[in-house]
Amino acid sequence: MAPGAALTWELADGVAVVTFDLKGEPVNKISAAVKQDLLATFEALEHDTAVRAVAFFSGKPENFIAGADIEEFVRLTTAAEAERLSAEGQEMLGRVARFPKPIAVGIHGACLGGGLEFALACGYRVASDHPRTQLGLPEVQLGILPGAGGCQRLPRLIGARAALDIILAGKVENARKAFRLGIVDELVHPAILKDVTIAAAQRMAGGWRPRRKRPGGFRGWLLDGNPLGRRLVFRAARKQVLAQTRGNYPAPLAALEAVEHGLTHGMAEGLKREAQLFGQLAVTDVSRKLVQIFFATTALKKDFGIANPPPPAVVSRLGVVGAGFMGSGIAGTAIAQAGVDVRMKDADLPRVAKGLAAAREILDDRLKRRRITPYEHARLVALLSGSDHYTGFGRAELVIEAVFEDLQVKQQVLREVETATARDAVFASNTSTIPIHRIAEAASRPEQVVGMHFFSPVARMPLLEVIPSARTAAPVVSTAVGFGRRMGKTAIVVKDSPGFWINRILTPYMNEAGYLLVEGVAIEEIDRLMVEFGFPVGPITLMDEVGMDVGEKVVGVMYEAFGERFAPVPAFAGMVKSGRLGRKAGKGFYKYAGGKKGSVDPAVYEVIGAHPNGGPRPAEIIQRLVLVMLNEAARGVGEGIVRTPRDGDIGAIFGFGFPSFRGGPLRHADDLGAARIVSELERLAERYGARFAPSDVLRDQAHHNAKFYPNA
Ligand code: 3H9
Repeated sequence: MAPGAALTWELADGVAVVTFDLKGEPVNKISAAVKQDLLATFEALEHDTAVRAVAFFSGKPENFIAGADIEEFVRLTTAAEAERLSAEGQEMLGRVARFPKPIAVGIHGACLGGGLEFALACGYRVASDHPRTQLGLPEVQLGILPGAGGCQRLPRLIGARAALDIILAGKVENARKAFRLGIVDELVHPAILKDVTIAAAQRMAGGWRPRRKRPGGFRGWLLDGNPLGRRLVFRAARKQVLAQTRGNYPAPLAALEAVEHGLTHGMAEGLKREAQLFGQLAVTDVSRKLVQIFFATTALKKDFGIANPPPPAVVSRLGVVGAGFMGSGIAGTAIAQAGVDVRMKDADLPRVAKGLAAAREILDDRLKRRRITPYEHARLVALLSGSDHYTGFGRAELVIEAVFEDLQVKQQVLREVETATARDAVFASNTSTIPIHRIAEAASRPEQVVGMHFFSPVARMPLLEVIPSARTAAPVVSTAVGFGRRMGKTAIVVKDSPGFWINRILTPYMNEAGYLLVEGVAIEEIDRLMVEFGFPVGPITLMDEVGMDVGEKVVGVMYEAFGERFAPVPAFAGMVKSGRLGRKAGKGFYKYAGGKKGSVDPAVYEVIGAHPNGGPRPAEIIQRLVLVMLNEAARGVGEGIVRTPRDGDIGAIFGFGFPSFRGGPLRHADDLGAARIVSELERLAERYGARFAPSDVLRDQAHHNAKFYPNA
């Protein structure tokens, strides 16, 4: 074994116990050097006559193999190079698959991408039933496809439908689900993983072979196992992919093609096509953008948003004031993700009861989707309690308020919480717009006050804005970021300014949609165009989701702070007055029945005093909506609302679904170029008014030919 090599092995009763441990790295990843090491190790194992079988493990306590080394393939510049990389990976795993001695792998921790492709090439897979053990092929999330044989081996193992379900969405499954699907042969407690895997290797050395059922039974055979059924499966999958990606993300379609080609023309042809398609995808702009997002998100996992961050306080008890939709979402998510004790408080018991039920639904949902066991569910439910007074708050290390968005109300809650909690407890406000320093004016311990702005629905939205005021103590910022992370959120620390980052850039966009409506553009046309641009939903649907009353409050605060360019669109006032608050009221721009969104409600045009007559050209509509947001984002960066363009882009992608294939508003601005944006904004300002006046930041960039990401 070469010194410093990632792979080491020792012999135990004829079984070579191989350990993969990439020194100096937090995760095992397959780089060119590791590939050489793997080949050399398997060569040695093949020729060592004392070795009858192989048992393969990771030396990392928390992960198995995180896949191919992403940093390596972002350095590729041509499709041919990338194709070669894929073909070499396939060749290496081909040798593993053809290895003359049986190989069993013991999987504990993340087994992703190339890591799973490696495991699939081995003869037997044992996984630990630990929550950290996750298996999947997330490649399409990076704009590529499983290029080391994954598009061939997974469908052969578990059937085309189940494999497509994972590959096309870039899914990662827990070990239990992977076992159910047949990806894993045996599921064991982590303490016996090693012994069970070695025993399996020994059994295989003695001639035993695992017997696997035909995936999916008879129905599986009908659909996956014969050409006609398969054609149906692929046709349906293609339709679904097109509906979801709208042609903006090429990887899932390419992956589909790689799987289909292999099942139709055989493994060798499938591998060839897989490598070609991998090559094409790896050098696309979309893949570059998605990889940048991966690295930005990873960097944010250890960034507390302040210089020399002190360690976060240990939070084991959380108080939540306000048992409404947000409060219960925060409570349920905190229990589900962080396993903390949560005490909810609201003004009266019926409200508390409703909030507790809603929080519990989040846990029930996890149970239903088999993310947690009935035992865990029972344990977590027991962590939830509530009251109409502050008993139980005395031991909370953190209290999050999610009451009505009104300064006086929030200040009142702050005063009450301060008297009910310990001196070092942190008070976090889930305000979406009100500056934290204003709320903290009512505090006797303003250094303990911070903003934690969650997004709705809390259980699903991945972003958290953490907002320190000038007086917030550094450990309080760390605690807010740290706890947000424990809740599974990506946290960005933003400046204490009205609307912070997300509402700052979202408000002009929503307002612009209002102007367009009044000019005669149909509701569904505005939404359709922005979905085509890449947003998950259009701005009008988003308003219905957020609630018109909430929107009105936000715009009010922003208008007061920033003046005319945030002036509320008068047409929207009628919506609130007539109770058309959106989904939660059962009526908004769209109709809602049984919680489901229906078609546009034509009566709404009367309410807003608009009549659809076409309005500006589609290209102009898209340009107005996008540029007004980019302009405000640039202004926000200039004011230091976000610390880096990276935070701004991640915020917009995770906060309201700015199209990730465009890399975020600031990367998109770089792609368009400041000079072009400025000249378009000037034209729009002339035509539609000063709200389009280019920001100084963009003017400056245009002048100096500068960018938000100068090194990209
Ligand atoms: C692939 O496999 C292609 C093949 O099909 C075909 C090839 C031919 N590469 O996230 P963390 C780094 S594509 C390079 O903080 P956690 C990460 O950047 C790959 N670096 O830890 C960070 O670096 P640093 C498909 C990687 O415990 C450090 O490791 N695989 C890779 O919260 C710690 O990471 C994926 O997409 C990598 N593959 O989460 C999986 N993985 O310390 C991507 C991690 O310098 N990885 N790093 O900032 C993950 O999802 C998470 O990192 C993981 C651990 C769940 C593994």
